[in-house]
Amino acid sequence: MRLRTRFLFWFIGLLILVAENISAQKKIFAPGLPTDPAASPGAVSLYRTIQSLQKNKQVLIGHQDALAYGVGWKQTDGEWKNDFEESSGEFPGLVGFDLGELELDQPVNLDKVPFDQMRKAIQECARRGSIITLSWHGHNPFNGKNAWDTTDQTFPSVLPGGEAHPRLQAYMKSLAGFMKTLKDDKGQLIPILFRPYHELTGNWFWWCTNSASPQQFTELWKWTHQFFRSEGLHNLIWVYNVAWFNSGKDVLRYFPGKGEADIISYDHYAFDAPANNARYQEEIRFKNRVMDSLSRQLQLPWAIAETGLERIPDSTWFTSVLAPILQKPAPAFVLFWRNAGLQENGNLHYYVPYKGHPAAGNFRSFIRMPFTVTLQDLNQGRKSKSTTIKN
Ligand code: BMA
Repeated sequence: MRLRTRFLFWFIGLLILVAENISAQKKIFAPGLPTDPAASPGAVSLYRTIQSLQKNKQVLIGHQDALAYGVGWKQTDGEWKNDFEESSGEFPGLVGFDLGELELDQPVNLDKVPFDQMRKAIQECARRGSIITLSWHGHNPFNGKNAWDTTDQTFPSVLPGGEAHPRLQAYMKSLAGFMKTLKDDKGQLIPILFRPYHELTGNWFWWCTNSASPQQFTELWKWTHQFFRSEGLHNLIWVYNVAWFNSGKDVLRYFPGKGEADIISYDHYAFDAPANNARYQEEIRFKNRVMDSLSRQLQLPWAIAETGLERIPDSTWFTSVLAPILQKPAPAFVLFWRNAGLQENGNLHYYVPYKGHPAAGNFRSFIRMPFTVTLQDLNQGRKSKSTTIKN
């Protein structure tokens, strides 16, 4: 090929690349339907809510295990105490629970939350109008060890045809069995943001990229998606969740495809505040930009599925560090991790201030900011915020 012709091809290629990039940036977020073609009306409506939050740049604020326990207390029947509401004055708009050890047919999960109580809490949230999200710190089907077991041979043994596949299937059957009991007062399955195989780009769980190739992981995901549908669970909105990534390519490497996941998300925690505040902001800003661009490209909403600053040693962290990085671009939701309180190792483990905590007032101010969404805002009941959610 002559030099001039070669240059012309190269130049046209470059123009196409630039044009694609500009159009991806400009693409606005258009509402779509969930990946499950038989998604229940509740799941469709939940997905619409998530999409409209994203479109309106409003951020649903959640807390893991909010109704199970808090710092210095455990839930007792009939009472729906929670640290989030006691310190902020508002009930969380999103409540997370974990199904870990349900696969072992245990009565309590890995963090000692009784599954019976979890069901009641989920039903109470549905009654009030809060959104539910479920994760699964499940045991490794290859050897029965816990979620953090990263034995090399796990993949492909868990995949169809593999030695550990029947055990994976049995685990999933237990999860599905419990999920089928999560019904509202009208007997309908409660719509759920389901986030299996979370933080998959890390190296600490058996399903993480350390032991799986992209093909193996996507096969596991697709099988799981199909399995839950075949169990009649059409109430699930599928949340794909990564941990480490330096580019959109990293996020997409293990992505099972647009027809397989409804929301893309990542987990990222803050450490060593205030010394590390600027670094945390920089990391989150970068990750948010990547997510926002992927979200436009894939036309899927995006979220921060876990974050927080353990023990909140910086009393203005919520308004001065977190709030500025949750806007432009804004995730559809953010979930703070659990308020476990005093752990067996003697450490205090919590991410939301409890009543009387030095950061409680600041958390209250954060929750009152116009862009943060709680249960009251979801139900459009509060007047003090300047914006309400438009569907
Ligand atoms: C981790 C910690 C653990 C817990 C696990 C699953 O981040 O909170 O204590 O067991 O999540 O909830």
